Amino acid sequence: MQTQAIPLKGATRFIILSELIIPFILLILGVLLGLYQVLARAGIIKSPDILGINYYQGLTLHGVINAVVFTTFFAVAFGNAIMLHQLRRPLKEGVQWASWVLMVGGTLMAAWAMLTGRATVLYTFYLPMVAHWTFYVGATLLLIGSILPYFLDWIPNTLAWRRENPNAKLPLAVLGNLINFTLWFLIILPLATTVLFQMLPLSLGLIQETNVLVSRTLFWFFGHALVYFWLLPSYIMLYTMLPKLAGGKLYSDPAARLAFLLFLLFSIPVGLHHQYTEGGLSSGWKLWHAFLTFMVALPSFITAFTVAASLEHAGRNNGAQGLFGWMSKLPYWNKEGDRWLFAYFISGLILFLFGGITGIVNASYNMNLVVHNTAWIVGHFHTTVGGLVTLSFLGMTLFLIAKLRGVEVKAKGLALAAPYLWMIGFVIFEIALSITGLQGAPRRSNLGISYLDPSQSHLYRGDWLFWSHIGAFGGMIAVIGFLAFTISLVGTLFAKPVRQPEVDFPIAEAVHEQPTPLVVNLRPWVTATLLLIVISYTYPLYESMTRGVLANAPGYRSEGNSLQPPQQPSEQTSLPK
Ligand code: HAS
Repeated sequence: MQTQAIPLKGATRFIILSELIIPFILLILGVLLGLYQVLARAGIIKSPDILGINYYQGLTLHGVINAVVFTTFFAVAFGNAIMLHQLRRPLKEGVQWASWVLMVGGTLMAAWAMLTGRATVLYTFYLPMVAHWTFYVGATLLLIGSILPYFLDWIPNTLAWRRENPNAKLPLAVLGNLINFTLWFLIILPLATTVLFQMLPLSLGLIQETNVLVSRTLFWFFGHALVYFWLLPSYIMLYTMLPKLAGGKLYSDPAARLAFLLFLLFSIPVGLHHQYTEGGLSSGWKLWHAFLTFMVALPSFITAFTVAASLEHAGRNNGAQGLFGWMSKLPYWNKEGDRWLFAYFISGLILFLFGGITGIVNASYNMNLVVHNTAWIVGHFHTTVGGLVTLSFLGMTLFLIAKLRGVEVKAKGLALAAPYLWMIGFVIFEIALSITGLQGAPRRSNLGISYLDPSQSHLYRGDWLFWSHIGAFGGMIAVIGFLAFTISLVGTLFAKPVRQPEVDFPIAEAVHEQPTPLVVNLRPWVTATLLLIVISYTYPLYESMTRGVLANAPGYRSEGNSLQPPQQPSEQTSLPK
């Protein structure tokens, strides 16, 4: 486990810095569009569009920027910094430049398609909605660019490190990062299959019809594990850095390694839990995926225990007495050195308590039928990806920019207030949307235009009005927190350097270090992962192919800002043979 800083300059420094700054600039647009949505849903903003961007175009941009672009760029930048710092081996700049060009180029291409109204297909862009081909090519370039460092830089560097350190234990952060990108590579394959062989040819008019159920099953093959590609960088920070920032040690290193390996094993064969209401797929396999979804919650329960134990260890180190005294002895508001970063992790963890509980409800096959496609789901993911993931990514972005520029974090009071405002705002937002969700309020719908006005809609539901306003209030508090963060980040970005630029992390030691054989040898874990994927997806894909609906979608036809319905409805159902 390495703890010394590495001085850094030149191309590697520029690449990591820009992989943090470019997505953050886009995130400003993404967050402001989120504010528009929450005010439009509450009927506070009545206009069907803002600056020429209509509700669904804004929803697509909000989801793609915040949940795909920001997260993917950050995961690569953080992965680069971790591998450099923990293996002490220079990154391969040719590979890094190729990755950078593909990611930036792909993002710009997809952004053009969305901003010009040619890809209003939402961030879960599965069929039968079809976008302009530039959206699919842009997304493909972004994904290919993001996986290049894993294969051509990080793995060769890790093997070289292993040869030089045959008896040393792989640093925990390196194990977490390599597992995360192994997951990423495995799930890009099914997504690439439906994008390259269904969506893109359809968009180009090369094919006139395709099997929508196959596309949706392949999309969710990718889609749920995607959330763990977002979560694992946060978990690396919680395990390797939070304990030191709190003033203690990681309670158990083997438990952390086991958690990462369980994510590898269970993250992928669970996608049917997004398709419980999908016709054509048999309930037995949906139930199997439901069981495995409860298994993928296990490593998060292990994390909850290990992180809480590490925080208690820190609190007692800081002089805590009594059973729960440790909770009051943590650096919630501390400007010393890098301690401000603790606020991002603890705020994210509190939000993730809500995200985890709502996730368990989602996974429950019967309860999901109540919450599926309602505002409840929106509450769930604003306390998971919008909670722990976004707050830890923002905190780490500010932390790394300060290190890579050789400056102190500016406006530390605002930097400290930001995560607490975000957390308070999203707790209010989550509760409000969960309540309206349970009352049947749909997700992905501009309530303010469709259901919140009795004179406009026979679907008027007065009881959604109050909680939609509460949700808007919560959203506004979160955005104020984001503005506080932005002021600190911009100040830090333009501050005068006071020391040598470097890569450094507050890496914690562990109370329990001894490696157990269970978590040392990766081969059986990768074998079991592949086996479980084959077992869990062979028959559902067979069913999708034989029972899927062939939709005739004559190529891309999104005119202006909204998709036109297919000219001639021609759903041909291929009857089960
Ligand atoms: Fe999820 C839908 C089930 C985790 C994100 N999820 C989504 C969607 C997104 C998303 C974006 O089963 C919508 C997709 C779409 O657009 O349609 N989710 C789960 C389950 C988990 C879960 C079982 N989700 C996540 C994470 C996400 C994420 C993580 C992003 C990063 N989710 C579902 C299901 C659906 C779904 C269904 C489909 C719903 C539908 O019908 O469409 C689990 O992994 C959750 C496990 C987590 C826990 C919590 C552990 C608690 C911790 C904090 C401890 C706190 C401490 C602090 C120590 C069990 C780690 C102490 C505090 C002090 C002050 C001391």
